[in-house]
Amino acid sequence: MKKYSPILGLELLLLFFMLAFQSQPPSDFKKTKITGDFISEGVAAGDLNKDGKIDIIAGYYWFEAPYWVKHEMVPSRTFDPRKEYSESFLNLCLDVNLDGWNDVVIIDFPGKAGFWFENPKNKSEQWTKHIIAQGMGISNESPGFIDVDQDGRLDILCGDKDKKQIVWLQAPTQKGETEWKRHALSQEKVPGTESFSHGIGMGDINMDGIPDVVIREGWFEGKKDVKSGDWTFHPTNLGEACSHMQVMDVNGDGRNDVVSASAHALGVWWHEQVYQHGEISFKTHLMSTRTAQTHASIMADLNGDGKKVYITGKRFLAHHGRDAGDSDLAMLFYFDFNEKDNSSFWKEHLIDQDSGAGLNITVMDVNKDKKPDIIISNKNGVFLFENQLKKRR
Ligand SMILES: [Ca+2]
Ligand SMILES: [Ca+2]
Ligand SMILES: [Ca+2]
Ligand SMILES: [Ca+2]
Repeated sequence: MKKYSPILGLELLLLFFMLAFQSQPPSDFKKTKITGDFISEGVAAGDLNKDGKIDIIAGYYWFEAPYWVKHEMVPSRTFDPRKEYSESFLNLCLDVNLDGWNDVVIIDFPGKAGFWFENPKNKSEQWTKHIIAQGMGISNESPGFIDVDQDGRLDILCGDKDKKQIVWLQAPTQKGETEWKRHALSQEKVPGTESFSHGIGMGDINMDGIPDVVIREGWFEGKKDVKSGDWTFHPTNLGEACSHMQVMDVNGDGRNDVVSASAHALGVWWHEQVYQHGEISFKTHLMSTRTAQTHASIMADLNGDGKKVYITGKRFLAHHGRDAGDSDLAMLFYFDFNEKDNSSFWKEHLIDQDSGAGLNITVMDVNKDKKPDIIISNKNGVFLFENQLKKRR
């Protein structure tokens, strides 16, 4: 009878570990599934109960740190990811009425009114609902949470569905106020303002130091007065239907370019600004075809090198399984423009391939280790990715 070989046992053990590590590549992000329920395609984070710990918000629910205990702000339910949309497309956490307690903004189905829920200050489980900007229908599918007037508080950059105007909605500036002010940036009847328009962003295009607004059909030239309402529109081609448009100088030539990702098809692009004889135009370059339905993007400095990366991900089951590239893995990934790869101006990094993104991505230092973490919510559930990247500097 053959004797058991300890060498063979060791080899088998080694093989087992190799296979185990192969199926689970090491990640720079620690993934936590907060819930597998489809409750929202928007997500936000902030301390809601003032215990000093950052909580996670997805639609009408918030998950209390550190054990992610589920609370319901108002009666809601789980939606069917293969049949339904939720009633929460984008979320933002902000102390709207300046009472010292974080409130929650919810952007509903495109073109519907936005609203915000007032924090009950631990006195009740139920939150009070307020309509934003007198029921204005928030159009463009990727409204931006951007500090338009640069006063340190985030505003909402979007389209007004009825007047077909690019507007920004300003949260109250006085304690106790509940109404948001509507400010027009553009004239009426301009592109980018249909309920289902895709793509909007803000940044300096003509390099005069004043932020402009970009849509895929062109850009609105910013004025110092962000309430003037008559910004000039410059038509140009900024590519296909996309999610949040990010303005940055990709190729380092001193002119800002635009990065966008396909909202309902395949592609991540950078649109190179070409400046000739005083005229601005854009030349589109494909960056990636990693996954389709990249219906959200956000910029954040993940590795502490002082430069922001571009984060995007697949909107899993965007239209319930009727989209191009629907069987692609639900990837979440980012592009680092401070690293170069094969003579391109960026390096692409995978974060995860079984989550994706919803309609907005949130970045916040949830675990307070001074590294910004990533939170997403979509038809796959709600996920936290704790940033474990090595600090560059
Ligand atoms: Ca908390
Ligand atoms: Ca408040
Ligand atoms: Ca400008
Ligand atoms: Ca450039």
